[in-house]
Amino acid sequence: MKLFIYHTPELTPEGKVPDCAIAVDVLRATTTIATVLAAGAEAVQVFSDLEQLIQVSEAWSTEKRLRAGERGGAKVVGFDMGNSPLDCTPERVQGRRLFISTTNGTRALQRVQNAAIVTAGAFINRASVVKYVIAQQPETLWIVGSGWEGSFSLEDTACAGAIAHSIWQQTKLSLDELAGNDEVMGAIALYAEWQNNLLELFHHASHGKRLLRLDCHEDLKYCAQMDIVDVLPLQTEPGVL
Ligand code: 3SL
Repeated sequence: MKLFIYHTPELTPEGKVPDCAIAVDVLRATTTIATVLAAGAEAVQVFSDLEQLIQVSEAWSTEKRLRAGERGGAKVVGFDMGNSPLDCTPERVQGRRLFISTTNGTRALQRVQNAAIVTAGAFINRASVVKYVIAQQPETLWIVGSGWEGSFSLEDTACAGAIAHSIWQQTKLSLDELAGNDEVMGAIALYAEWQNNLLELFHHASHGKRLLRLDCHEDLKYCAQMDIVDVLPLQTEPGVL
């Protein structure tokens, strides 16, 4: 297995797809996706375009759908919810499909949607994703961070490092055997430095600060938890997990 980490979708090599891809948007899209599926949602369908989301979701009754829209960290007017994992209670989401569009996370998922295996990872479901990926033994594995509008984000790279670190430990491959690019070592080093202080790391991160300005303290605390849900968001058709 060769692992490549890309800090943003824009940094992935053009025209290529791996055997397996893990999209990461810790704050907060992939944390929300893992949470909503763990809470019993039927599926999650991702869109970059809000209008398209509204059109496609019209085919579901209001009892069977939830529309989640986020731009700039805030809920899109007229949508059922924004992008807070804390809104994904079983009472609210059970049996429903979540139609979601977010600023960056949905773009990362769309960039890798043609890979044979696509999943969504966050700190909260790291162990489940790692276990599955190791069992699949893909030749090439990408972890793609969402970043923020094309730029690096600390929290996504730290999570990529957490996933890479766990794969490295469990497969017993040497770092040179595992790492397909220098980003792998960089991400593992970032994670190793902050693994016991993820919440503090979020407070240093530009998107963490943005969410704190929007009073999302509890969201940050939730997203900083490690391995708390045993759920594997797996793409079943392009854009649907
Ligand atoms: O950019 C994204 O995709 C979002 O996850 C951003 S937010 O955390 O909902 O603000």
